[in-house]
Amino acid sequence: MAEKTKIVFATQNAGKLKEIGEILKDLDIKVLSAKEMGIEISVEENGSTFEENAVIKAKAIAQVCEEIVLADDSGLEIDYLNGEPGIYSARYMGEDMPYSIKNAALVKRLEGVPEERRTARFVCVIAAVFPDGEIRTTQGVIEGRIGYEEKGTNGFGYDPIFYVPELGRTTAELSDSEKNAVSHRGKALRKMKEELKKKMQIGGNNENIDCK
Ligand code: ITT
Repeated sequence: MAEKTKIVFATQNAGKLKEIGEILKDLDIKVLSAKEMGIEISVEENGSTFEENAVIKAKAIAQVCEEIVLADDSGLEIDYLNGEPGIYSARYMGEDMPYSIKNAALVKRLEGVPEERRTARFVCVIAAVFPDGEIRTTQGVIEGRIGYEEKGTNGFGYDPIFYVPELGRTTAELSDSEKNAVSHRGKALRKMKEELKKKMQIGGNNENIDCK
């Protein structure tokens, strides 16, 4: 039997990896993290957009392996804070600062701000670098509001303060599959799945992929 095509996902974020594995599991490919490939390089994310940073991460890993490499750059944009923390979402208040503190600080910065001005979105760009050098990117967005306190324990990062009005819950109150169905990462990855299928002529067992 032919070996499955391998794809390397260039992320060190365990929360992302869990979601990515779930979303790509129906593709006939093996998804490995860079760490599982024995690649441990730190990449300077010095781009000025999610797209630039996703491409920077994927290219850095693609330089040291021969597989297809995917990377995710994502973050939370809060309108009242002029788009902060945006591309600096992981670095906001320091990479090692617990999210309970980062979330409390953001809620505090929105103290007194009424519901309709608490709009925010999660954005995700997935970049793919193929062995022939071709680069493709896809994007997904989920709109929501910043809550008044942390709610929920699922997900990771800013999920406990990201309230989705249509669902009446934060993304940390959604199950893994509920979050993947509506999230920025779910949307971007489902689009990337289509790109991978076209490029590699690989199959999957999900014929009705929703690419909203
Ligand atoms: P890698 O670069 O290794 O992939 P990272 O966490 O540094 O991991 P980013 O630079 O893309 O990744 O920063 C993304 C940050 O945005 C992440 O650390 C969270 O703070 C936030 N974020 C992105 N997607 C999120 C989600 O689905 N739920 C909650 N927070 C999210």
